[in-house]
Amino acid sequence: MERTFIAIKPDAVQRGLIGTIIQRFEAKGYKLVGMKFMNVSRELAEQHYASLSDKPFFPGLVDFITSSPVVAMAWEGDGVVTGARKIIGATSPAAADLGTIRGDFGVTVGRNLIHGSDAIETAERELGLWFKEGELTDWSPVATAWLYE
Ligand code: IDP
Ligand code: MG
Repeated sequence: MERTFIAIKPDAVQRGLIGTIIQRFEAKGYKLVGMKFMNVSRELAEQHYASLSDKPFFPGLVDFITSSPVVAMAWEGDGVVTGARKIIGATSPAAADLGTIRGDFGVTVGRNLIHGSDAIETAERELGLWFKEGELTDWSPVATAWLYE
């Protein structure tokens, strides 16, 4: 089954939106298989955003992600990588549709509340970066039979 990496960023944590954000993934029917509340080291932030290292906003992005705790999560489900990106919305909250997390709760791209892997290969890389062997927990929600035929 497909898995993706989701992180609730410092702005959403500080604004008291952890529960609201998790609720959207839970209510959709995805399965939580890993979660930790943590401070992010500069090393991890730089590795996570390595593909953006030449962007002008990169230093500010690393400062932001390391400024306050985040909630790092692994979610599982059929098509979860693409499905989670739909729940999250477009990168800029100004462009994100209402009904998405960024569209409903954000106003500016530098404070867009949440991260979600953009492809299956990216999800594998990011889950490997953020979670150690044994930190992900497989389990069988009773609702599975009511979510999948
Ligand atoms: P994504 O988070 O929707 O996948 P990316 O293009 O991968 O978007 O950018 C990663 C993160 O970098 C964004 O979520 C946002 O936090 C930050 N970012 C992207 N573009 C800008 C910008 O123009 N100014 C400030 N921060 C940006
Ligand atoms: Mg991205």
